[in-house]
Amino acid sequence: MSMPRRTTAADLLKLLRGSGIVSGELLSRELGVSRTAIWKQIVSLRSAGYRIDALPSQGYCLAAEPDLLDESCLRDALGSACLIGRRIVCYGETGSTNADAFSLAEQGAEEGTVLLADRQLSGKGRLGRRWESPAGVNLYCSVVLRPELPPYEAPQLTFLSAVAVARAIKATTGLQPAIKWPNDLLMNGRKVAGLLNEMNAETDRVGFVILGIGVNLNMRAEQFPSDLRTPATSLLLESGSAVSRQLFAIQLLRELDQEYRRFQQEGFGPVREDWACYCNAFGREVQVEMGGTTLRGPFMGIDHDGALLMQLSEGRIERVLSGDVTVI
Ligand code: BT5
Repeated sequence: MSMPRRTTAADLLKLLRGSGIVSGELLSRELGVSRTAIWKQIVSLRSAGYRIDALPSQGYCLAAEPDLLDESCLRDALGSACLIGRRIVCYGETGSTNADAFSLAEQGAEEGTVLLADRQLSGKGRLGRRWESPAGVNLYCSVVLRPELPPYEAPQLTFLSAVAVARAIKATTGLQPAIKWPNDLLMNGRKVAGLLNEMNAETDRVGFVILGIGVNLNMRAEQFPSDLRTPATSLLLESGSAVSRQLFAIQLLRELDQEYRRFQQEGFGPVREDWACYCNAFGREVQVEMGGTTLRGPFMGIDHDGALLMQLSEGRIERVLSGDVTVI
């Protein structure tokens, strides 16, 4: 006895995409299943966020698809030449993509492995802070890198990811973000993206680095909690148009790939120059909070290792390795 064929949602979507109205009869014939089976699939696709109109005595029409992250479409779009994204895993829901990437890297995940999630339940910021990560609207991404670097040079990778995010924002929206040292991207003074790089190292060499990237793409005003440390925004709020998560992810991974290749070939110099074009602090006074200390003075640029350089009142140049900066 032959087994009845199971229609997958993917088979059905293939027929509906780009076809206008498709009759239930044609779908049932093409897929070799009953019209009731087609209807059941339509109901489950609708509950997954697809808008499928049923037009009486005509058929079905795919009106809108949810903005899903799809591993195989991402891989196809990146092609085999990209190191970043040679392996991509998309989660529906997870605690933190950085925590997941860290444990995958401990188990030997190859360089260029990328984890993405629709939603994070305990998205991480720096110093144990929280990163708001609602479902369906933003980008939460972690990349495994295995650079041949001494551990003290690993912070340079934060600058590399900041430049890649800034470029991806420019390419997808036409808007120019500003980078605030070391890990914030701002639009009109509001935080639109944050970076969290985590490292595993021995004394003299990096084992791996996880580049953690959170970008507020389509987050709506009411989705931001009222108690954020700094004002926040999203690309949707700034540009007035929704950004496809899939397209943004492709653009970001391409930019990261390009920047990382250049970093490996030419070192930190070009990254540092690119970073300076987006930096919002040149020629301005900054205040840096680190631990319990607050320093204030003119911003003098970044050092060869990424440290922030500021001039103190006695004329001395202070190197700041970590802290929270406010541009005054
Ligand atoms: C950061 O920390 O900006 C790093 C954020 C990194 C998030 C990514 S998402 C993918 C990957 N997986 C993770 O678990 N994390 C990374 P920090 O500079 O400490 O900023 C955190 C502060 O920003 C919080 O204390 C809030 O005040 C504010 N904040 C939280 N969520 C925000 C959001 N979605 N947009 C803007 N600001 C936010």
